[in-house]
Amino acid sequence: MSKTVTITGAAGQIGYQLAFRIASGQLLGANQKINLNLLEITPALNALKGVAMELEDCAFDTLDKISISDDPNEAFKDSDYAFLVGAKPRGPGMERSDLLQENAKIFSAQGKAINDNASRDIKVLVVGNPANTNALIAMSNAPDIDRDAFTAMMRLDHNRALAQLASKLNCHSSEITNMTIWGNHSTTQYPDVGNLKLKGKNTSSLLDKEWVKNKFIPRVQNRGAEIIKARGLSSAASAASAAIDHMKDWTLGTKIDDWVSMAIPSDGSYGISEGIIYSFPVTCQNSAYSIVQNLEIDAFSKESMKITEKELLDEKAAIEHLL
Ligand code: NAX
Repeated sequence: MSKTVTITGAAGQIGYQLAFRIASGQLLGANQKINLNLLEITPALNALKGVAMELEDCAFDTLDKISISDDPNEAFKDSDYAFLVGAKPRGPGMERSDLLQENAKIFSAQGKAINDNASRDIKVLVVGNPANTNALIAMSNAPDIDRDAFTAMMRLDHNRALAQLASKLNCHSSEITNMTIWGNHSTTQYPDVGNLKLKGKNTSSLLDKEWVKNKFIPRVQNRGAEIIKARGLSSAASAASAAIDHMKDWTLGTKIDDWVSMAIPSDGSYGISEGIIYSFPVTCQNSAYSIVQNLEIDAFSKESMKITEKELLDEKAAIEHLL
C-alpha cells in the first residue's frame, strides 16, 4: 500500500529538493510507493503546479499520486509522514517575537489539521523556523495524536558538526560517532563532543579543548549564516538531505553503536524542563526513538545545555497563550 507524505512549503527552496528525493524512493526505499501531498499558500499555488508537473515528468517508479492544495485539511488527509517546511520568514523590521507570533498561527492551524485528518501513526518533522517552538505549537494543537509524533530538525546541525570534525581529524565523517547537538535549532545550540568516538575509540585526547570551544562550537552554531554569505541564499539541499536522514533513521533505525540528534518533547532527562521540544541524543528502533541515558555531562556542557534550554523556555513564554 502507498504511504502518504505531506510536504508544506513545497514550492520553496527546501521543498523543491525534498519532493524529488522523496518521490524517487530516497526516504522509504525502492519498494515503497508514495503519494505526495504538497501544501502551499494560495499565491504560490501556480509555482506548486509547476513542481507537480516536473514530478510527473520524472516518471519515478515509486511515485503514485501527487496532489497539491492550499488547504491543510486536504494536505494532511491520511498523512503518514509530514515535513512541515513552510514558514513565514523574518521580514524587514520584524522582531523575533513577531516572527514567533506569525509562525504560531501557521503551526497551530496545521497542528489542528493533522489532528483531524492524518494517520494516527503519523511522524511529523518540523523544519520551518523557529522549528522547535513551531513543533511545540503543532503538538499542542493535536491532542489526539501521540506527543512523540512531533519532532523538530537538528540533523542539519548534527551533520554540519560531523563534517567539521572529519576535516579536523582527517577522516571520513562516517568514522565519527556519538556526537550530540543539544537544545534549540539556533545559535544557542550546544554541539557536544564529550563522548565522541573515531573508529569506535574515544577521541577526547585528539581534540584540543580551545579549538572545540572557540572554533568548532561557534562554527557549527553559525554555519547557516556562513552558507547565506557564500550562496546568497540559505541552506536548501543540505537541509532537505538532513530532513530525509531524520525521518529515515526514525523509521528504519539508527546505526548500531551510534546515535543521532533529534529535537523531541523533553521528558525531563538530563534535568531539561518538560514542556519544550529540545534536542537530545537518541537511538531509533522499531519506528520509535529513545533518549540515550547516563552520558557524562561536565560543567561546561551543563552550563551550555542550560543556555539553550532557557532560550526555548523564553520562546515558549512568548506563545504560551496558543498552547
Ligand atoms: P522558502 O521561503 O524558499 O520556502 C518556504 C515556502 O513556504 C514558500 O514557498 C512559502 O510560500 C511557503 N509557506 C509559507 N507559509 C506557508 C503556509 N502557511 N503553508 C504552506 N506553505 C507556506 O524557504 P526555505 O529556504 O525552503 O526554508 C523553509 C524554512 O526552513 C524556513 O523557515 C527556514 O528558516 C527553515 N530552515 C530550517 C532549518 C533547520 O535545520 N531546522 C535549516 C534550513 C532552513 O533555514
